[in-house]
Amino acid sequence: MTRPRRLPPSYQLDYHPVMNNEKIAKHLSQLADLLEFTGANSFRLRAYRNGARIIKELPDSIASMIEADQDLTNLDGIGKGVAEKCQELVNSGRLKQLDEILESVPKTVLDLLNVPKLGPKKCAALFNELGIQSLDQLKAACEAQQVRLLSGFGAKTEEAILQGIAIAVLANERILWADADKIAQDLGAHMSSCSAIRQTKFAGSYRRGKETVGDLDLLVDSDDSETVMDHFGKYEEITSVIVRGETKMSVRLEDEFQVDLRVVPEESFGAALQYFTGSKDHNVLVRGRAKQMGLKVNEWGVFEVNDSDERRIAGQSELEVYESLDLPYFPPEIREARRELDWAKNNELPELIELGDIRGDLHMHTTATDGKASIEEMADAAIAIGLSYIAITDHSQRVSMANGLTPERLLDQWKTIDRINANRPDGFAILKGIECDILESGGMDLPDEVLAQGDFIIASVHYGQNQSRQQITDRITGALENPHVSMIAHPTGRLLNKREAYEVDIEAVFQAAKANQKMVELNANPIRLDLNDIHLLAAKTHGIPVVINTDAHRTLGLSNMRFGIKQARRGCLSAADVANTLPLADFIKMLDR
Ligand code: DGT
Ligand code: CA
Ligand code: CA
Ligand code: ZN
Repeated sequence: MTRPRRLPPSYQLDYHPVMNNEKIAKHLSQLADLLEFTGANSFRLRAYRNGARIIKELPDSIASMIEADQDLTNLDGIGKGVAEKCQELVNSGRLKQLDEILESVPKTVLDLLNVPKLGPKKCAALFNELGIQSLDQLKAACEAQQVRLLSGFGAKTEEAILQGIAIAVLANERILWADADKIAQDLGAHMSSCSAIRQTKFAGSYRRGKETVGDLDLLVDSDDSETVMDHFGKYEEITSVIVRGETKMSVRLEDEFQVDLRVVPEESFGAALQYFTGSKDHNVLVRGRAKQMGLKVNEWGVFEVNDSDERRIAGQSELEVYESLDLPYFPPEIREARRELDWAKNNELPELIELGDIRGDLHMHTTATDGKASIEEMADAAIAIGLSYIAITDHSQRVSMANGLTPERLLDQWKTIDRINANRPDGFAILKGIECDILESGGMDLPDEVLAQGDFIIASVHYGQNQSRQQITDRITGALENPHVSMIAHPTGRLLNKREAYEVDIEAVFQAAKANQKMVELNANPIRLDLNDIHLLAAKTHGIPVVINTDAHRTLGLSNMRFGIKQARRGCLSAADVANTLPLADFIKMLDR
Protein backbone atom coordinates (compact mmCIF):
# COMPACT_ATOMS: atom_id res chain seq x y z
CA MET A 1 0.00 0.00 0.00
CA THR A 2 1.26 3.46 -0.80
CA ARG A 3 1.84 5.64 2.21
CA PRO A 4 -0.84 8.26 2.61
CA ARG A 5 0.39 11.69 1.74
CA ARG A 6 1.21 13.44 4.98
CA LEU A 7 -0.58 16.73 5.32
CA PRO A 8 0.29 19.70 7.49
CA PRO A 9 -0.79 19.01 11.08
CA SER A 10 -3.49 21.65 11.18
CA TYR A 11 -5.12 20.24 8.11
CA GLN A 12 -5.13 16.77 9.58
CA LEU A 13 -6.67 18.07 12.74
CA ASP A 14 -9.43 19.61 10.69
CA TYR A 15 -10.43 16.33 9.23
CA HIS A 16 -9.35 13.32 11.26
CA PRO A 17 -11.88 13.64 14.07
CA VAL A 18 -14.63 14.41 11.58
CA MET A 19 -14.11 11.70 8.99
CA ASN A 20 -15.50 8.86 11.03
CA ASN A 21 -16.58 5.53 9.57
CA GLU A 22 -20.17 6.63 9.25
CA LYS A 23 -19.19 9.60 7.10
CA ILE A 24 -16.83 7.58 4.97
CA ALA A 25 -19.66 5.11 4.37
CA LYS A 26 -22.01 7.92 3.49
CA HIS A 27 -19.58 9.41 0.96
CA LEU A 28 -19.06 6.01 -0.64
CA SER A 29 -22.74 5.24 -1.00
CA GLN A 30 -23.41 8.73 -2.31
CA LEU A 31 -20.65 8.24 -4.83
CA ALA A 32 -22.22 4.95 -5.92
CA ASP A 33 -25.68 6.51 -6.16
CA LEU A 34 -24.43 9.45 -8.20
CA LEU A 35 -22.31 7.22 -10.44
CA GLU A 36 -25.50 5.37 -11.24
CA PHE A 37 -26.93 8.60 -12.63
CA THR A 38 -23.93 8.89 -14.93
CA GLY A 39 -24.34 5.32 -16.13
CA ALA A 40 -21.08 3.99 -14.71
CA ASN A 41 -20.43 0.25 -14.72
CA SER A 42 -22.24 -1.65 -12.04
CA PHE A 43 -19.22 -3.57 -10.81
CA ARG A 44 -17.68 -0.46 -9.32
CA LEU A 45 -20.99 0.68 -7.88
CA ARG A 46 -21.36 -2.62 -6.09
CA ALA A 47 -17.83 -2.38 -4.70
CA TYR A 48 -18.53 1.08 -3.26
CA ARG A 49 -21.90 0.05 -1.82
CA ASN A 50 -20.45 -3.08 -0.23
CA GLY A 51 -17.54 -1.06 1.10
CA ALA A 52 -19.95 1.45 2.60
CA ARG A 53 -21.94 -1.27 4.33
CA ILE A 54 -18.85 -2.93 5.76
CA ILE A 55 -17.20 0.30 6.92
CA LYS A 56 -20.38 1.49 8.61
CA GLU A 57 -20.38 -1.57 10.85
CA LEU A 58 -16.67 -1.78 11.43
CA PRO A 59 -15.73 -1.52 15.13
CA ASP A 60 -12.33 0.09 14.36
CA SER A 61 -11.89 3.60 13.02
CA ILE A 62 -10.76 3.72 9.37
CA ALA A 63 -9.09 7.09 10.01
CA SER A 64 -6.94 5.64 12.81
CA MET A 65 -6.09 2.61 10.70
CA ILE A 66 -4.89 4.88 7.93
CA GLU A 67 -2.94 6.97 10.38
CA ALA A 68 -1.27 3.80 11.64
CA ASP A 69 -0.42 2.85 8.05
CA GLN A 70 -2.52 -0.31 8.14
CA ASP A 71 -3.50 -1.88 4.84
CA LEU A 72 -7.26 -1.49 4.49
CA THR A 73 -7.43 -4.14 1.78
CA ASN A 74 -6.79 -6.70 4.52
CA LEU A 75 -10.35 -6.05 5.63
CA ASP A 76 -12.93 -8.47 4.25
CA GLY A 77 -14.74 -6.97 1.29
CA ILE A 78 -12.51 -3.89 0.95
CA GLY A 79 -10.62 -3.75 -2.34
CA LYS A 80 -8.02 -1.37 -3.69
CA GLY A 81 -10.57 1.07 -5.11
CA VAL A 82 -12.44 1.51 -1.85
CA ALA A 83 -9.22 1.71 0.16
CA GLU A 84 -8.00 4.55 -2.04
CA LYS A 85 -11.24 6.45 -1.61
CA CYS A 86 -10.95 6.06 2.16
CA GLN A 87 -7.44 7.49 2.09
CA GLU A 88 -8.52 10.40 -0.01
CA LEU A 89 -11.40 11.12 2.36
CA VAL A 90 -9.34 10.88 5.51
CA ASN A 91 -6.52 12.96 4.08
CA SER A 92 -8.49 15.67 2.37
CA GLY A 93 -12.06 15.40 3.68
CA ARG A 94 -13.35 15.22 0.10
CA LEU A 95 -13.71 12.92 -2.88
CA LYS A 96 -12.56 14.55 -6.10
CA GLN A 97 -14.69 12.21 -8.17
CA LEU A 98 -17.79 13.11 -6.18
CA ASP A 99 -17.10 16.83 -6.66
CA GLU A 100 -16.68 16.29 -10.39
CA ILE A 101 -19.95 14.41 -10.78
CA LEU A 102 -21.73 17.12 -8.83
CA GLU A 103 -20.71 19.63 -11.50
CA SER A 104 -23.05 17.93 -13.96
CA VAL A 105 -25.54 16.11 -11.72
CA PRO A 106 -27.33 18.26 -9.11
CA LYS A 107 -27.24 16.88 -5.58
CA THR A 108 -31.03 17.14 -5.33
CA VAL A 109 -31.34 14.00 -7.50
CA LEU A 110 -30.34 12.09 -4.38
CA ASP A 111 -33.67 13.13 -2.86
CA LEU A 112 -35.38 10.95 -5.46
CA LEU A 113 -33.81 7.95 -3.74
CA ASN A 114 -35.90 8.67 -0.65
CA VAL A 115 -39.11 7.82 -2.48
CA PRO A 116 -40.16 4.33 -1.32
CA LYS A 117 -39.70 1.69 -4.00
CA LEU A 118 -37.67 3.99 -6.22
CA GLY A 119 -34.25 2.33 -6.49
CA PRO A 120 -31.13 3.93 -7.97
CA LYS A 121 -31.77 2.44 -11.44
CA LYS A 122 -35.25 3.89 -11.73
CA CYS A 123 -34.08 7.26 -10.37
CA ALA A 124 -31.33 7.33 -12.97
CA ALA A 125 -33.88 6.62 -15.71
CA LEU A 126 -36.06 9.49 -14.48
CA PHE A 127 -33.08 11.81 -14.50
CA ASN A 128 -31.61 10.71 -17.82
CA GLU A 129 -34.80 10.29 -19.81
CA LEU A 130 -37.07 12.94 -18.35
CA GLY A 131 -34.48 15.30 -16.93
CA ILE A 132 -36.04 15.08 -13.47
CA GLN A 133 -33.71 16.60 -10.87
CA SER A 134 -35.83 17.09 -7.77
CA LEU A 135 -38.88 15.86 -5.90
CA ASP A 136 -40.90 18.84 -7.16
CA GLN A 137 -40.12 17.98 -10.74
CA LEU A 138 -40.89 14.33 -10.09
CA LYS A 139 -44.28 15.26 -8.71
CA ALA A 140 -45.05 17.44 -11.73
CA ALA A 141 -43.99 14.68 -14.14
CA CYS A 142 -46.21 12.12 -12.36
CA GLU A 143 -49.14 14.49 -12.45
CA ALA A 144 -48.57 15.09 -16.15
CA GLN A 145 -48.55 11.28 -16.57
CA GLN A 146 -45.14 11.33 -18.20
CA VAL A 147 -43.55 8.84 -15.86
CA ARG A 148 -45.82 5.97 -16.85
CA LEU A 149 -44.49 6.21 -20.41
CA LEU A 150 -40.96 5.20 -19.42
CA SER A 151 -40.10 1.57 -19.95
CA GLY A 152 -40.34 -0.38 -16.70
CA PHE A 153 -42.69 2.13 -15.02
CA GLY A 154 -46.40 2.05 -15.93
CA ALA A 155 -49.45 3.72 -14.41
CA LYS A 156 -49.36 1.74 -11.17
CA THR A 157 -45.76 2.64 -10.47
CA GLU A 158 -46.50 6.25 -11.26
CA GLU A 159 -49.33 6.20 -8.74
CA ALA A 160 -47.08 4.62 -6.09
CA ILE A 161 -44.36 7.18 -6.73
CA LEU A 162 -46.81 10.03 -6.37
CA GLN A 163 -47.93 8.63 -3.03
CA GLY A 164 -44.34 8.10 -1.88
CA ILE A 165 -43.21 11.66 -2.59
CA ALA A 166 -44.72 12.95 0.65
CA ILE A 167 -42.59 10.64 2.76
CA ALA A 168 -39.49 11.59 0.74
CA VAL A 169 -40.18 15.29 1.33
CA LEU A 170 -40.52 14.62 5.05
CA ALA A 171 -37.30 12.59 5.08
CA ASN A 172 -35.54 15.70 3.79
CA GLU A 173 -36.95 17.84 6.56
CA ARG A 174 -36.75 15.67 9.66
CA ILE A 175 -34.15 13.26 10.99
CA LEU A 176 -34.56 10.28 13.33
CA TRP A 177 -34.37 11.08 17.03
CA ALA A 178 -31.43 8.71 17.37
CA ASP A 179 -29.50 10.65 14.71
CA ALA A 180 -30.37 13.96 16.35
CA ASP A 181 -29.11 12.46 19.59
CA LYS A 182 -25.71 11.72 18.06
CA ILE A 183 -25.43 15.34 16.93
CA ALA A 184 -26.61 16.64 20.29
CA GLN A 185 -24.07 14.53 22.19
CA ASP A 186 -21.26 15.62 19.93
CA LEU A 187 -22.20 19.30 19.89
CA GLY A 188 -22.81 19.20 23.65
CA ALA A 189 -19.28 17.90 24.15
CA HIS A 190 -17.93 20.70 21.96
CA MET A 191 -19.82 23.36 23.94
CA SER A 192 -18.68 21.97 27.30
CA SER A 193 -15.15 23.28 26.72
CA CYS A 194 -16.33 26.91 26.64
CA SER A 195 -15.60 28.50 30.01
CA ALA A 196 -18.13 31.32 29.56
CA ILE A 197 -20.98 28.79 29.85
CA ARG A 198 -22.77 27.94 33.10
CA GLN A 199 -25.02 25.26 31.57
CA THR A 200 -26.34 24.06 28.21
CA LYS A 201 -29.55 22.21 27.39
CA PHE A 202 -31.11 21.04 24.17
CA ALA A 203 -34.80 21.98 24.07
CA GLY A 204 -37.46 21.54 21.36
CA SER A 205 -38.75 18.27 19.92
CA TYR A 206 -35.42 16.60 20.68
CA ARG A 207 -35.94 17.10 24.41
CA ARG A 208 -39.53 15.93 24.10
CA GLY A 209 -38.19 12.71 22.55
CA LYS A 210 -40.20 13.03 19.38
CA GLU A 211 -39.51 10.20 16.94
CA THR A 212 -38.19 12.60 14.31
CA VAL A 213 -36.61 16.01 14.85
CA GLY A 214 -36.84 19.04 12.53
CA ASP A 215 -34.03 21.08 14.05
CA LEU A 216 -32.06 21.29 17.29
CA ASP A 217 -32.68 24.11 19.75
CA LEU A 218 -29.69 24.71 21.97
CA LEU A 219 -29.96 26.92 25.05
CA VAL A 220 -26.93 28.28 26.83
CA ASP A 221 -26.85 29.92 30.22
CA SER A 222 -24.18 32.64 30.01
CA ASP A 223 -23.60 36.39 30.38
CA ASP A 224 -21.14 36.49 27.51
CA SER A 225 -23.02 35.69 24.33
CA GLU A 226 -20.19 36.84 22.00
CA THR A 227 -17.75 34.31 23.44
CA VAL A 228 -20.40 31.59 23.39
CA MET A 229 -21.31 32.28 19.75
CA ASP A 230 -17.66 32.40 18.72
CA HIS A 231 -17.15 29.03 20.34
CA PHE A 232 -20.32 27.61 18.79
CA GLY A 233 -19.15 28.85 15.37
CA LYS A 234 -16.02 26.72 15.69
CA TYR A 235 -18.01 23.49 15.82
CA GLU A 236 -16.36 21.54 13.03
CA GLU A 237 -19.58 20.15 11.54
CA ILE A 238 -21.00 23.57 10.67
CA THR A 239 -21.27 24.11 6.92
CA SER A 240 -22.81 27.59 6.97
CA VAL A 241 -24.03 30.30 9.33
CA ILE A 242 -27.61 31.35 8.56
CA VAL A 243 -27.79 34.27 10.94
CA ARG A 244 -25.91 35.68 13.92
CA GLY A 245 -27.58 38.25 16.15
CA GLU A 246 -26.82 39.50 19.65
CA THR A 247 -27.91 36.41 21.55
CA LYS A 248 -29.20 34.16 18.76
CA MET A 249 -27.35 32.26 16.11
CA SER A 250 -28.56 29.70 13.56
CA VAL A 251 -26.32 27.42 11.57
CA ARG A 252 -26.55 24.54 9.15
CA LEU A 253 -24.69 21.29 9.46
CA GLU A 254 -24.28 18.73 6.72
CA ASP A 255 -27.47 17.83 4.84
CA GLU A 256 -28.91 21.24 5.71
CA PHE A 257 -29.75 20.21 9.27
CA GLN A 258 -30.29 23.36 11.32
CA VAL A 259 -29.23 24.19 14.88
CA ASP A 260 -30.61 27.27 16.66
CA LEU A 261 -28.55 28.63 19.54
CA ARG A 262 -29.92 31.03 22.12
CA VAL A 263 -27.86 32.54 24.91
CA VAL A 264 -29.91 33.53 27.94
CA PRO A 265 -29.12 35.01 31.37
CA GLU A 266 -29.26 32.83 34.48
CA GLU A 267 -32.49 34.28 35.85
CA SER A 268 -34.34 33.37 32.62
CA PHE A 269 -32.79 30.01 31.85
CA GLY A 270 -35.66 27.93 33.24
CA ALA A 271 -38.29 30.06 31.53
CA ALA A 272 -36.44 29.84 28.23
CA LEU A 273 -36.03 26.10 28.63
CA GLN A 274 -39.73 25.73 29.30
CA TYR A 275 -40.66 27.96 26.37
CA PHE A 276 -38.31 26.45 23.80
CA THR A 277 -39.02 22.87 24.84
CA GLY A 278 -42.60 23.35 23.71
CA SER A 279 -44.61 21.90 22.33
CA LYS A 280 -46.19 25.04 20.99
CA ASP A 281 -49.61 23.65 21.96
CA HIS A 282 -48.49 22.78 25.47
CA ASN A 283 -47.23 26.35 25.83
CA VAL A 284 -50.60 27.68 24.75
CA LEU A 285 -52.19 25.75 27.63
CA VAL A 286 -49.56 27.01 30.06
CA ARG A 287 -50.10 30.61 28.98
CA GLY A 288 -53.86 30.16 29.35
CA ARG A 289 -53.32 28.93 32.86
CA ALA A 290 -51.15 31.95 33.67
CA LYS A 291 -53.77 34.30 32.32
CA GLN A 292 -56.39 32.75 34.60
CA MET A 293 -54.12 33.53 37.53
CA GLY A 294 -53.51 37.09 36.35
CA LEU A 295 -49.90 36.27 35.45
CA LYS A 296 -47.86 36.57 32.29
CA VAL A 297 -45.42 33.93 31.11
CA ASN A 298 -42.87 34.14 28.30
CA GLU A 299 -39.33 32.99 27.54
CA TRP A 300 -37.95 35.48 30.09
CA GLY A 301 -39.95 34.41 33.11
CA VAL A 302 -43.28 34.46 34.92
CA PHE A 303 -44.45 37.97 35.79
CA GLU A 304 -47.02 39.71 37.94
CA VAL A 305 -48.39 42.55 35.89
CA ASN A 306 -49.64 45.74 37.49
CA ASP A 307 -50.80 48.85 35.65
CA SER A 308 -47.36 50.23 35.03
CA ASP A 309 -44.78 47.60 35.90
CA GLU A 310 -43.98 43.88 35.83
CA ARG A 311 -42.41 41.90 38.61
CA ARG A 312 -40.64 38.62 37.87
CA ILE A 313 -41.79 35.86 40.22
CA ALA A 314 -40.07 32.89 38.54
CA GLY A 315 -37.70 32.02 35.69
CA GLN A 316 -34.41 30.57 36.86
CA SER A 317 -35.54 26.93 36.85
CA GLU A 318 -38.25 25.15 34.93
CA LEU A 319 -39.68 23.66 38.12
CA GLU A 320 -40.03 27.16 39.56
CA VAL A 321 -41.89 28.28 36.42
CA TYR A 322 -44.42 25.47 36.70
CA GLU A 323 -44.77 25.85 40.47
CA SER A 324 -45.48 29.55 40.17
CA LEU A 325 -48.44 28.55 38.01
CA ASP A 326 -49.56 25.96 40.53
CA LEU A 327 -48.61 23.19 38.16
CA PRO A 328 -46.43 20.12 38.69
CA TYR A 329 -43.24 19.56 36.69
CA PHE A 330 -44.19 17.93 33.38
CA PRO A 331 -41.68 15.46 31.93
CA PRO A 332 -40.82 16.91 28.48
CA GLU A 333 -42.06 13.77 26.69
CA ILE A 334 -45.67 14.45 27.64
CA ARG A 335 -45.77 18.16 26.84
CA GLU A 336 -47.98 17.67 23.79
CA ALA A 337 -51.25 19.23 24.91
CA ARG A 338 -52.94 15.85 25.04
CA ARG A 339 -54.11 15.14 28.57
CA GLU A 340 -51.28 16.41 30.74
CA LEU A 341 -53.05 19.51 32.09
CA ASP A 342 -56.14 17.50 33.08
CA TRP A 343 -53.99 14.89 34.73
CA ALA A 344 -52.21 17.62 36.66
CA LYS A 345 -55.49 19.12 37.78
CA ASN A 346 -56.67 15.73 39.11
CA ASN A 347 -53.30 14.82 40.55
CA GLU A 348 -53.08 11.91 38.11
CA LEU A 349 -49.84 12.64 36.31
CA PRO A 350 -48.39 9.17 35.53
CA GLU A 351 -44.97 8.25 36.84
CA LEU A 352 -43.21 7.47 33.58
CA ILE A 353 -41.18 4.36 32.93
CA GLU A 354 -37.37 4.55 33.05
CA LEU A 355 -34.66 2.47 31.42
CA GLY A 356 -33.75 0.94 34.78
CA ASP A 357 -37.25 -0.54 35.10
CA ILE A 358 -36.62 -2.96 32.23
CA ARG A 359 -35.70 -6.52 33.21
CA GLY A 360 -36.07 -8.47 29.99
CA ASP A 361 -35.82 -8.16 26.21
CA LEU A 362 -38.11 -10.48 24.31
CA HIS A 363 -37.26 -10.02 20.64
CA MET A 364 -33.80 -10.67 19.17
CA HIS A 365 -32.10 -12.60 16.41
CA THR A 366 -29.00 -14.80 16.23
CA THR A 367 -26.68 -16.25 13.59
CA ALA A 368 -29.28 -18.98 13.06
CA THR A 369 -31.08 -16.43 10.84
CA ASP A 370 -30.03 -12.85 10.10
CA GLY A 371 -28.38 -11.95 13.41
CA LYS A 372 -24.64 -11.49 13.89
CA ALA A 373 -24.14 -13.10 17.32
CA SER A 374 -24.75 -16.51 18.90
CA ILE A 375 -27.33 -17.29 21.58
CA GLU A 376 -24.65 -17.24 24.27
CA GLU A 377 -23.20 -13.96 23.03
CA MET A 378 -26.63 -12.32 23.10
CA ALA A 379 -27.23 -13.68 26.61
CA ASP A 380 -23.86 -12.46 27.90
CA ALA A 381 -24.45 -9.01 26.42
CA ALA A 382 -27.90 -8.90 28.04
CA ILE A 383 -26.41 -9.82 31.42
CA ALA A 384 -23.76 -7.14 30.99
CA ILE A 385 -26.43 -4.45 30.68
CA GLY A 386 -28.31 -5.74 33.69
CA LEU A 387 -31.15 -7.79 32.20
CA SER A 388 -32.34 -10.96 33.89
CA TYR A 389 -34.09 -12.67 30.98
CA ILE A 390 -34.31 -12.62 27.20
CA ALA A 391 -36.17 -14.48 24.49
CA ILE A 392 -34.37 -15.66 21.37
CA THR A 393 -36.76 -15.03 18.50
CA ASP A 394 -35.28 -15.80 15.11
CA HIS A 395 -37.29 -15.63 11.89
CA SER A 396 -39.51 -18.46 10.68
CA GLN A 397 -39.13 -20.34 7.38
CA ARG A 398 -41.24 -17.97 5.26
CA VAL A 399 -38.50 -15.36 5.61
CA SER A 400 -36.22 -17.32 3.32
CA MET A 401 -33.92 -14.40 2.55
CA ALA A 402 -33.01 -14.32 6.25
CA ASN A 403 -32.59 -18.12 6.34
CA GLY A 404 -35.77 -18.47 8.44
CA LEU A 405 -36.12 -21.53 10.68
CA THR A 406 -37.97 -24.69 9.64
CA PRO A 407 -39.72 -26.65 12.39
CA GLU A 408 -36.71 -29.00 12.61
CA ARG A 409 -34.15 -26.22 12.94
CA LEU A 410 -36.31 -24.37 15.46
CA LEU A 411 -36.82 -27.42 17.67
CA ASP A 412 -33.08 -27.99 17.51
CA GLN A 413 -32.42 -24.41 18.56
CA TRP A 414 -34.83 -24.81 21.48
CA LYS A 415 -32.98 -27.94 22.61
CA THR A 416 -29.77 -25.93 22.56
CA ILE A 417 -31.43 -23.23 24.67
CA ASP A 418 -32.60 -25.83 27.20
CA ARG A 419 -29.03 -27.06 27.45
CA ILE A 420 -27.60 -23.55 27.87
CA ASN A 421 -30.19 -22.70 30.55
CA ALA A 422 -29.45 -25.89 32.45
CA ASN A 423 -25.75 -25.01 32.56
CA ARG A 424 -26.19 -21.42 33.72
CA PRO A 425 -25.46 -20.95 37.40
CA ASP A 426 -26.55 -17.30 37.47
CA GLY A 427 -30.34 -17.57 37.31
CA PHE A 428 -30.41 -15.69 34.02
CA ALA A 429 -33.08 -17.19 31.77
CA ILE A 430 -33.28 -17.56 28.01
CA LEU A 431 -36.83 -18.07 26.81
CA LYS A 432 -37.45 -20.23 23.76
CA GLY A 433 -39.03 -17.97 21.20
CA ILE A 434 -39.66 -17.44 17.51
CA GLU A 435 -40.69 -14.49 15.40
CA CYS A 436 -43.24 -16.41 13.39
CA ASP A 437 -44.54 -14.85 10.19
CA ILE A 438 -48.24 -14.37 9.66
CA LEU A 439 -48.71 -15.80 6.18
CA GLU A 440 -50.14 -13.67 3.35
CA SER A 441 -53.17 -15.90 3.22
CA GLY A 442 -53.58 -15.76 7.00
CA GLY A 443 -52.43 -18.29 9.58
CA MET A 444 -49.04 -18.91 11.11
CA ASP A 445 -45.91 -19.96 9.26
CA LEU A 446 -45.23 -22.85 11.69
CA PRO A 447 -47.58 -25.63 12.85
CA ASP A 448 -49.36 -25.27 16.18
CA GLU A 449 -47.73 -28.38 17.65
CA VAL A 450 -44.35 -26.72 17.15
CA LEU A 451 -45.40 -23.32 18.51
CA ALA A 452 -46.87 -25.10 21.54
CA GLN A 453 -43.38 -26.12 22.63
CA GLY A 454 -42.01 -22.58 22.85
CA ASP A 455 -42.11 -20.05 25.70
CA PHE A 456 -42.64 -16.79 23.81
CA ILE A 457 -44.21 -16.77 20.36
CA ILE A 458 -44.13 -13.54 18.38
CA ALA A 459 -46.41 -13.03 15.39
CA SER A 460 -45.21 -10.64 12.66
CA VAL A 461 -46.32 -9.33 9.31
CA HIS A 462 -43.41 -9.10 6.87
CA TYR A 463 -45.00 -10.03 3.55
CA GLY A 464 -48.14 -8.85 1.79
CA GLN A 465 -47.93 -5.38 3.30
CA ASN A 466 -49.84 -3.91 0.37
CA GLN A 467 -52.98 -5.89 1.10
CA SER A 468 -56.26 -4.21 1.92
CA ARG A 469 -57.04 -2.92 5.40
CA GLN A 470 -59.50 -5.77 5.94
CA GLN A 471 -57.03 -8.46 4.84
CA ILE A 472 -54.18 -7.22 7.01
CA THR A 473 -56.40 -6.63 10.02
CA ASP A 474 -57.86 -10.13 9.68
CA ARG A 475 -54.40 -11.67 9.46
CA ILE A 476 -53.29 -9.93 12.66
CA THR A 477 -56.45 -10.52 14.66
CA GLY A 478 -56.34 -14.15 13.44
CA ALA A 479 -52.82 -14.49 14.85
CA LEU A 480 -53.93 -12.97 18.14
CA GLU A 481 -56.61 -15.66 18.36
CA ASN A 482 -54.00 -18.41 18.06
CA PRO A 483 -53.60 -19.77 21.59
CA HIS A 484 -49.82 -20.12 21.24
CA VAL A 485 -49.10 -16.56 20.18
CA SER A 486 -47.86 -14.27 22.97
CA MET A 487 -47.35 -10.94 21.23
CA ILE A 488 -47.71 -9.09 17.96
CA ALA A 489 -44.45 -7.41 16.88
CA HIS A 490 -44.10 -3.96 15.27
CA PRO A 491 -47.88 -3.89 14.78
CA THR A 492 -48.11 -1.23 12.05
CA GLY A 493 -44.97 -1.99 10.04
CA ARG A 494 -43.99 1.62 9.51
CA LEU A 495 -40.36 2.58 8.90
CA LEU A 496 -39.74 6.22 9.78
CA ASN A 497 -38.83 8.34 6.74
CA LYS A 498 -38.95 5.21 4.58
CA ARG A 499 -42.25 3.41 4.54
CA GLU A 500 -45.75 4.26 5.70
CA ALA A 501 -47.55 1.90 8.07
CA TYR A 502 -49.55 -0.76 6.32
CA GLU A 503 -53.29 -0.37 6.32
CA VAL A 504 -54.50 -1.81 9.59
CA ASP A 505 -57.44 -1.17 11.87
CA ILE A 506 -55.40 -0.72 15.04
CA GLU A 507 -58.50 -0.49 17.19
CA ALA A 508 -59.60 -3.94 15.98
CA VAL A 509 -56.10 -5.22 16.78
CA PHE A 510 -56.39 -3.84 20.32
CA GLN A 511 -59.82 -5.42 20.75
CA ALA A 512 -58.42 -8.80 19.67
CA ALA A 513 -55.37 -8.42 21.91
CA LYS A 514 -57.60 -7.60 24.83
CA ALA A 515 -60.10 -10.40 24.20
CA ASN A 516 -57.30 -12.97 23.91
CA GLN A 517 -55.09 -11.52 26.65
CA LYS A 518 -52.17 -10.93 24.34
CA MET A 519 -49.38 -8.37 24.44
CA VAL A 520 -48.40 -5.74 21.88
CA GLU A 521 -44.88 -4.67 21.06
CA LEU A 522 -43.17 -1.34 21.15
CA ASN A 523 -40.26 -2.07 18.86
CA ALA A 524 -37.35 0.09 20.07
CA ASN A 525 -35.43 0.17 16.81
CA PRO A 526 -35.11 3.94 16.16
CA ILE A 527 -36.38 3.56 12.61
CA ARG A 528 -39.45 1.61 13.74
CA LEU A 529 -40.66 2.91 17.14
CA ASP A 530 -43.77 0.91 16.43
CA LEU A 531 -46.30 1.26 18.15
CA ASN A 532 -46.21 5.05 18.07
CA ASP A 533 -46.93 7.31 21.06
CA ILE A 534 -50.66 7.73 20.37
CA HIS A 535 -51.17 3.98 19.95
CA LEU A 536 -49.28 3.33 23.17
CA LEU A 537 -51.55 5.56 25.17
CA ALA A 538 -54.51 3.75 23.60
CA ALA A 539 -53.04 0.36 24.53
CA LYS A 540 -52.51 1.58 28.09
CA THR A 541 -56.09 2.82 28.25
CA HIS A 542 -57.30 -0.60 27.09
CA GLY A 543 -55.13 -2.28 29.74
CA ILE A 544 -53.17 -4.22 27.12
CA PRO A 545 -49.63 -5.05 28.31
CA VAL A 546 -46.93 -3.47 26.15
CA VAL A 547 -43.56 -5.19 25.70
CA ILE A 548 -40.61 -2.96 24.75
CA ASN A 549 -38.13 -4.95 22.67
CA THR A 550 -34.96 -4.10 20.78
CA ASP A 551 -35.30 -6.64 17.94
CA ALA A 552 -31.50 -6.73 18.19
CA HIS A 553 -29.58 -8.36 15.34
CA ARG A 554 -26.22 -7.99 17.13
CA THR A 555 -25.14 -7.53 20.73
CA LEU A 556 -24.87 -3.77 20.34
CA GLY A 557 -28.50 -3.69 19.22
CA LEU A 558 -29.59 -4.43 22.80
CA SER A 559 -28.67 -0.86 23.71
CA ASN A 560 -31.50 0.43 21.47
CA MET A 561 -33.80 -0.11 24.46
CA ARG A 562 -33.37 3.53 25.45
CA PHE A 563 -35.09 4.69 22.26
CA GLY A 564 -38.05 2.50 23.11
CA ILE A 565 -38.15 3.97 26.61
CA LYS A 566 -38.30 7.51 25.20
CA GLN A 567 -41.20 6.52 22.98
CA ALA A 568 -42.94 4.71 25.85
CA ARG A 569 -42.67 7.86 27.95
CA ARG A 570 -44.22 9.86 25.12
CA GLY A 571 -47.02 7.29 25.21
CA CYS A 572 -47.39 8.10 28.95
CA LEU A 573 -46.54 4.53 29.97
CA SER A 574 -45.57 3.69 33.54
CA ALA A 575 -43.51 0.65 34.48
CA ALA A 576 -46.77 -1.11 35.38
CA ASP A 577 -47.98 -0.82 31.78
CA VAL A 578 -44.93 -2.63 30.43
CA ALA A 579 -44.74 -6.41 30.85
CA ASN A 580 -40.98 -6.76 30.59
CA THR A 581 -40.49 -4.69 33.73
CA LEU A 582 -41.80 -7.72 35.65
CA PRO A 583 -39.49 -10.19 37.36
CA LEU A 584 -39.22 -13.39 35.30
CA ALA A 585 -41.61 -15.42 37.44
CA ASP A 586 -44.34 -12.79 37.15
CA PHE A 587 -43.72 -12.37 33.46
CA ILE A 588 -44.18 -16.11 32.94
CA LYS A 589 -47.34 -16.02 35.00
CA MET A 590 -48.66 -13.34 32.69
CA LEU A 591 -47.78 -15.47 29.65
CA ASP A 592 -49.66 -18.42 31.11
CA ARG A 593 -52.90 -16.52 31.51
P1 DGT B 1 -39.24 20.51 15.28
O1 DGT B 1 -38.02 21.35 15.36
O2 DGT B 1 -40.05 20.79 14.08
O3 DGT B 1 -38.96 19.07 15.41
O4 DGT B 1 -40.20 20.89 16.52
P2 DGT B 1 -39.93 21.86 17.76
O5 DGT B 1 -40.99 21.61 18.72
O6 DGT B 1 -38.53 21.72 18.23
O7 DGT B 1 -40.18 23.29 17.14
P3 DGT B 1 -39.24 24.55 16.88
O8 DGT B 1 -37.82 24.15 16.71
O9 DGT B 1 -39.87 25.31 15.78
O10 DGT B 1 -39.39 25.42 18.19
C1 DGT B 1 -38.93 24.97 19.44
C2 DGT B 1 -39.92 25.28 20.50
O11 DGT B 1 -40.00 26.69 20.68
C3 DGT B 1 -41.33 24.85 20.19
O12 DGT B 1 -41.58 23.52 20.56
C4 DGT B 1 -42.13 25.84 21.04
C5 DGT B 1 -41.31 27.08 21.02
N1 DGT B 1 -41.80 28.00 19.98
C6 DGT B 1 -41.20 28.29 18.82
N2 DGT B 1 -41.95 29.18 18.13
C7 DGT B 1 -43.01 29.44 18.87
C8 DGT B 1 -44.16 30.28 18.71
O13 DGT B 1 -44.32 30.99 17.72
N3 DGT B 1 -45.08 30.28 19.72
C9 DGT B 1 -44.90 29.51 20.83
N4 DGT B 1 -45.81 29.53 21.78
N5 DGT B 1 -43.87 28.72 21.00
C10 DGT B 1 -42.93 28.70 20.05
CA1 CA C 1 -36.63 22.11 17.01
CA1 CA D 1 -35.85 25.60 16.04
ZN1 ZN E 1 -37.37 -9.35 14.50
